[in-house]
Amino acid sequence: MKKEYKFPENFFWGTATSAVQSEGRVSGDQKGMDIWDYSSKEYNHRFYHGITTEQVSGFYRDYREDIKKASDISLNSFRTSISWARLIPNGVGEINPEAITFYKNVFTELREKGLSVFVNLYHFDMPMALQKEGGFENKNTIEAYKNYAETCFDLFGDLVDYWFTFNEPMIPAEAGYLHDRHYPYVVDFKRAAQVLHNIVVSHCEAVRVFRKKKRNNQIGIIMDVLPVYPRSSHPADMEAARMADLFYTRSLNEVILKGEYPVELIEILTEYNQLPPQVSKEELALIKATKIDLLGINYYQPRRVKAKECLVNPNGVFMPENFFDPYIMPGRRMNTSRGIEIYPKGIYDIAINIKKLYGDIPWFVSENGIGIQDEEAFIRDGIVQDDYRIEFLTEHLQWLHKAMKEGVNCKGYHMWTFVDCWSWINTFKNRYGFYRLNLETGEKTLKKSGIWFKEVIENNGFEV
Ligand code: BGP
Repeated sequence: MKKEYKFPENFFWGTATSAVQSEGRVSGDQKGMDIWDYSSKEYNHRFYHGITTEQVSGFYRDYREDIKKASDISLNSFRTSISWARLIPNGVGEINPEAITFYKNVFTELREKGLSVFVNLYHFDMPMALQKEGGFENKNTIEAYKNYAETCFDLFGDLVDYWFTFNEPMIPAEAGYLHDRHYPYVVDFKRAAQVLHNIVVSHCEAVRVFRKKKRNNQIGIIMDVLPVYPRSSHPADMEAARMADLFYTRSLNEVILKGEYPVELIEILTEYNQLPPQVSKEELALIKATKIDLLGINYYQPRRVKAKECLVNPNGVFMPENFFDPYIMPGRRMNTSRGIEIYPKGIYDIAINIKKLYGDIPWFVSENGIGIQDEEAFIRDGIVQDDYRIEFLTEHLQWLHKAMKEGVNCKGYHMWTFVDCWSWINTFKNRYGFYRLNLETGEKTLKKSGIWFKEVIENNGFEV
């Protein structure tokens, strides 16, 4: 017998993308350079097939047709980001009039088509002019970010329903200053911790400015959460899991949602001489006073860990991974294109944890999806037959539904992503969209999953 999964009235059904990953360049757009424009050229070998930010999915050019495509599949909400370097080419100072027109047009068009407008201010894309001065390592960037945020609230405040200060604030610190994945490719825990702290303060400054404006729209932040699972219930494995959670989840969740860094984390960083040097009392007071309205959670994969098997080099680089090893669980379900585990129950565990640990804060799934390589192999009758994506989304939504029946305060579900887009490092290797992008022709065609999602939205649920 089939079971029905219904979602509440006014549930947000939508998709997410970001400026760098979707907009692209056209001549005369007057956009300033950001770290992705720079690194995808200067470190081109680090990017799959050497594709740069210029060749993305053309949202800058096609936004009207794209928004019509969003409305064609009945989305009721849509997230993108503003490119800081497009709006303020040098990060501070002069504003680019072309960008004002573009973003006003985009947000107006979305509203006219009946979609709620979700706008994020920072999706990994530091303007190059500010990165040259140290990016988020430099305290002046906090002020620059605050001014940028205020400029956005003033220019677009009437057109945006939900603002977000950052997407995955851990990533610029972790990928850019610890794990050598994003520019500036630094490996240094203490510097990463300073970057993270300055991002947190920037978030708080933006929220403070926003509150002063007394607008009736809302503000929040989007976090990525990898729920942690130990290999076994052996105390050493449990401790490894606790440490992974402390460094990668609690570090940020507690400071944003509870207003304080975990005491234990501070103790460990003090012991290993890894505390960020520039943290003021005023900043800590501001952090404590800052509250958000809506939390976004990006979920892609779990983090499985076990106790360390080798002693750590006492003279080596300090890493959170000094306290745990990744655990490759036999028989785990894999998305082999992306090299990550598929674990739909993770979304349920996150939901229950938010309720348990962070009160009844309203939140939504701000990203969830599956990136698949060589999707053209699945084209039949001109359509990508992406049954694997339908299955992936169905399973995640089933677990989300279960959590919601148990009382979690989830307001919506946004899929990553709308049209196949460019990605950090992987460029167009893995395709995530409801619409396929033909890289040669620029054509955007609906996949089977897009047709399925439209039905889900129109029925506000599905049967399985
Ligand atoms: C999230 C990012 C997105 C997007 C997505 C897919 O972490 O917020 O910008 O890229 O991951 O991951 P990837 O593109 O690395 O496959």
